[in-house]
Amino acid sequence: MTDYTDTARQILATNDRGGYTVPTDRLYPFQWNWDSAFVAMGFATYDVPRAYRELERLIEGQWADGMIPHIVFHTPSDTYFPGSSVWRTHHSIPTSGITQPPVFGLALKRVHDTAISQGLTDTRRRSRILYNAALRWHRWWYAARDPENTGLVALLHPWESGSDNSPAWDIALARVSTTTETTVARKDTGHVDAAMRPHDEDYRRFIHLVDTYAACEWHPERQWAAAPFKVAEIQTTAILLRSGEALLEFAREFGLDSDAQQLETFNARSRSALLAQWRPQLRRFVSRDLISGDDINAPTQACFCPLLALDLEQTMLEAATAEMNDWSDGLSVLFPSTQPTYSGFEARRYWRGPVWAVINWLLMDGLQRNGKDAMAEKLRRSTVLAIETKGFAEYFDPLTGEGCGGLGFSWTAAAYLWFLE
Ligand code: 9WN
Repeated sequence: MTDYTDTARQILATNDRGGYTVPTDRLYPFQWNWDSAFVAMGFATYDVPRAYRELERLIEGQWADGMIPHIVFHTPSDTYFPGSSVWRTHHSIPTSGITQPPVFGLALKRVHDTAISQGLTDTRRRSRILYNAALRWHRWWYAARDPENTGLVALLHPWESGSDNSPAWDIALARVSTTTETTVARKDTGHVDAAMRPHDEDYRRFIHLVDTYAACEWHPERQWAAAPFKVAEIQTTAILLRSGEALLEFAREFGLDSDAQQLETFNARSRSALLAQWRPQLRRFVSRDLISGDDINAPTQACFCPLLALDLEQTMLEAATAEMNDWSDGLSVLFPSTQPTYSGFEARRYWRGPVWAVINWLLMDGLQRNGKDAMAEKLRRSTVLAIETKGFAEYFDPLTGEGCGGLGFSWTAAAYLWFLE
């Protein structure tokens, strides 16, 4: 065990708020959905009961309709905007009103498999409760966010992608009004350099969307009808499908035939829908703007996330990995969240270029699934080196390797632990 493994565990311990882990102190003082899924996999490398606990605390916030919200506000804090009062969700445990990428099913499977291999007691019971919650959430995704059964699920807010200010949203978000009845009192720029964060204009649009959906009382059908931002998104669909595969394995293991049948239908539909988003001329996959009907051609990390859930035929695979190699040329750290030669690329501004350890985790998984082990290893080494040199930063500048955003970051620590396994 290296010193850094100890440091990573120490970060998770410091960010523990009683069975759930905040992404980092002050900047993000609550439980975030996909952060916790990654954190659970990090815990699974040395403390499986704590890994279960992370997921159990997250589903305390699950809504009656099945949605697992993107933030659970377990304990009040005034160091973050928008806090629970802005969301107006009137939920018994305060939560936000939108969701985040469904890494949960995938994380649960890994925690479960580790628990089984260690012969831990109570594993099946704990996994079964979490499986039920995950399946309800997947049903919500398909009903609320793909009402026309296309196989691609849609996001109604950029925060739902986890990649808040990605250039992928530039065109779709520009249509959203900057007016809001809420006072936009940002706290993030008091914690980290404003030059690394989304612009004020982005925030006004983010909050305009919150106002719009709060006015729909967070009812999925009313939101779908009112949404000024609606993107059928490939990264989220790929994650949903990958987790759907994990849930299907659970359904079979638990002998739940009708669940298994439903999951097979969901998975098959998403698999063919994702494949249809491949664009050979671009050598990557694309999302679709459901308001304009146009492809979203901005080159971001999301374009390669479908590898996570698809077994690509050789020509596609070679083209996609050649494209990934081109983007990587001359960088200090891989893999950039935006193609470095693209006009919208910014090396330090949040999701417009920087490297995120958890995105590498997903890309590595997809590369390994498709037999590209050497390339996955390249990403792994690059991430580990960046962390060991610059610390457990929220993300990294791909040009200089500098650590940016919040420090002592939970998912970076979790990724490190996983990458060193
Ligand atoms: C909004 C916690 C979260 C991550 C997201 C990341 C950022 C929040 C924010 O932080 O988003 O959800 O306030 O910037 O974009 O991926 O889950 O780490």
